[in-house]
Amino acid sequence: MNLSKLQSIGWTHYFMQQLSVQLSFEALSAIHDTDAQTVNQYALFRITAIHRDRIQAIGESGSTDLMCPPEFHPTSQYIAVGDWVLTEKAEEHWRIKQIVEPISRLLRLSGEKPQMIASNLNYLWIVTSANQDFNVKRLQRYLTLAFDAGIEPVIILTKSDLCSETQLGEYLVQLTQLNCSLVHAISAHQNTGLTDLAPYLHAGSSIALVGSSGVGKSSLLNALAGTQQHVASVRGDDDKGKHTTTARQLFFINSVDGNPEGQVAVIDTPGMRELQLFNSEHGINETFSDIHTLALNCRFSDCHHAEEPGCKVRQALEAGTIKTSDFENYLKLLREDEYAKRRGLGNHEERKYQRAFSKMVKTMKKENW
Ligand SMILES: Nc1nc2c(ncn2[C@@H]2O[C@H](COP(=O)(O)OP(=O)(O)OP(=O)(O)O)[C@@H](O)[C@H]2O)c(=O)[nH]1
Ligand SMILES: [Mg+2]
Ligand SMILES: [Zn+2]
Repeated sequence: MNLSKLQSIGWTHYFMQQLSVQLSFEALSAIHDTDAQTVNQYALFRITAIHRDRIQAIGESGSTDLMCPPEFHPTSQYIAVGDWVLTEKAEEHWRIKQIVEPISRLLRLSGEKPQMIASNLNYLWIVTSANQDFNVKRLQRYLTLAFDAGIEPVIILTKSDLCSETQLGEYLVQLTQLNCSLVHAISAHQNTGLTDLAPYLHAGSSIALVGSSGVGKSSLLNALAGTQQHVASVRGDDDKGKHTTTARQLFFINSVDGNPEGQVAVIDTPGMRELQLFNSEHGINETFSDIHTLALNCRFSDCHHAEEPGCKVRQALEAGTIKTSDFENYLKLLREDEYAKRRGLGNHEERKYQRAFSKMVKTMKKENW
């Protein structure tokens, strides 16, 4: 196994620890043995795109299509772009044998079913444009998505060239009121603000771009990659908001940390028409942490913040220390979450496990385990 090649596309020893727990000694030795040409040859790949009839991935030998056995069908319920998979040689192809437990997984509800958006992310770049697309309530929804998955959210305000300095300032003031300290204004057309994104573009890091159609996700990726000539196939289209990008796809761009071999995985996603959340109580409470903290101090633990005496939330609303629109969105998201829960959508235990797991990985990383 060429570890440095795999590390450059996001592999870390945490994944290896996962495999060590799950695999037999024979299988583990086989991945390490690059000379094993015959039986039981295994290899690791990272999923770059999932199409109806094929799964594209990249491994130490480059890009390839993987075979997907029936136990992983329908694929959208088992595998997401960004996942690592262990594969087994099957004649001249590689067949998926196992999905390596991800450090994070971005999920939403699509219709009645949980849908995986992407896996193994360090940052969620929430993209919004400095024009009529700008919508604080929608951004709070995306923040909830990130917090739920244990992924660091970053808000990127695009098309700063389209508005005046004053207007841009007003947008930024609204963004600084959100529970997200990482906010950047950029213009992909004028190449401004892009250098501020350097701290996220370190070797081995993985980012997904999300946001409505037409906000400039692909253009941002192009602007970052363009100077480095890496992702010619990503195109911004002039048809603003016309769902130009049609499938989630993982690209690699050069890192900007001085590491000549360093790569950053960036997943471009199609604009979302709607973002339905589920099992998101944790994320909602984190997005609206000020309201949540007040609610914990209401006289009644089951306070609805309506007419109850001793309601700290109502007091804060009356004093103007929290915004009515935030409170309304907080209640709306909680109601939606409750509705999804009552209908049994998604697996609550699974989400709890995911969050606990990604928290543990973060702590381990912080403490340099
Ligand atoms: N003025 C201006 N226009 C931009 C900028 N970035 C993107 N655009 C334009 O906005 C339109 C949509 O850009 P895309 O990058 O395709 O948007 P997207 O978010 O990828 O859209 P979907 O793929 O549909 O989700 C295109 O016409 C771009 O040229 C910018 O910084 N300034
Ligand atoms: Mg796009
Ligand atoms: Zn209350």
